[in-house]
Amino acid sequence: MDLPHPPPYRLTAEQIVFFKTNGYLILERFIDKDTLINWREQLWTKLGSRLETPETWPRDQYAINDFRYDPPESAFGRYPPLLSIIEQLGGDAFVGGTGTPIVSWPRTDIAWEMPESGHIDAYGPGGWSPFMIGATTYAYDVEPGGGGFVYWPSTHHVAHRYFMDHPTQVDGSFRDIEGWNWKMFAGDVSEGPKEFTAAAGSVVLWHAYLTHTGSINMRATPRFGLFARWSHRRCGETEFRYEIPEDLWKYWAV
Ligand SMILES: O=C(O)CCC(=O)C(=O)O
Ligand SMILES: [Fe+2]
Repeated sequence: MDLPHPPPYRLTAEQIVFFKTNGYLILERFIDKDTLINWREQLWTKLGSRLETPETWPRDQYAINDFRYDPPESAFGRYPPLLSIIEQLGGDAFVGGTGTPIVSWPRTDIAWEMPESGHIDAYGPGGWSPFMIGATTYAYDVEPGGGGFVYWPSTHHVAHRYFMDHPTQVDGSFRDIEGWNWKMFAGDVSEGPKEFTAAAGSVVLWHAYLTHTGSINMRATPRFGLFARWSHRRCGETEFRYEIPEDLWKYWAV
């Protein structure tokens, strides 16, 4: 395999500090070419379409919910160099690595604009699934306005502060509080939202509390986002789920 970084695929001390401070970290061109080509093939086969035939694109498919990597070891969340970094961050405590690919199809009916607000994950239709870290990569290059993953740097501290003040709401009940809205987790962080524009196979790692969302694609190429999320192996324990440590990194290995 033609891997872009020498083993053992460890983050530097500077990268770890950056991740902790900003709640995200970008690994440029992290996925090797053969893996990317294989994922593209798997995705288009699943969609019953091809990049070259826009008239056959299933534009109503947003989350490819029943997508299964074949073989399972070829999954984004099982990519060995990425797992090596997840292990560095979580020791052997972070488990999972699954996630549904999401397509942002090219649109011409609405104008691109930066999303006004985002969300944090863990509160999907399947209920509350707490996790520690997510990773996103792209099957094709994503240019500005190309349906990129949008994130609000350092907002993991905002959600952390909120949950320290309201620990019982970490189960998602904050959404039922009168007057609450997602902008409260985006805070008034001066940097504002950023678009993850990147070459195919670049990876953004993001803390589970980081506010993020998808965006409109006004480019010609569909945005294929691949996702993986890891939870703590104790995330099934009620007490553990509701604990909001003052040290955000208490259950991390870094
Ligand atoms: O499509 C994206 O880039 C973001 C999607 C997202 O936030 C999610 O699935 O939770
Ligand atoms: Fe999300």
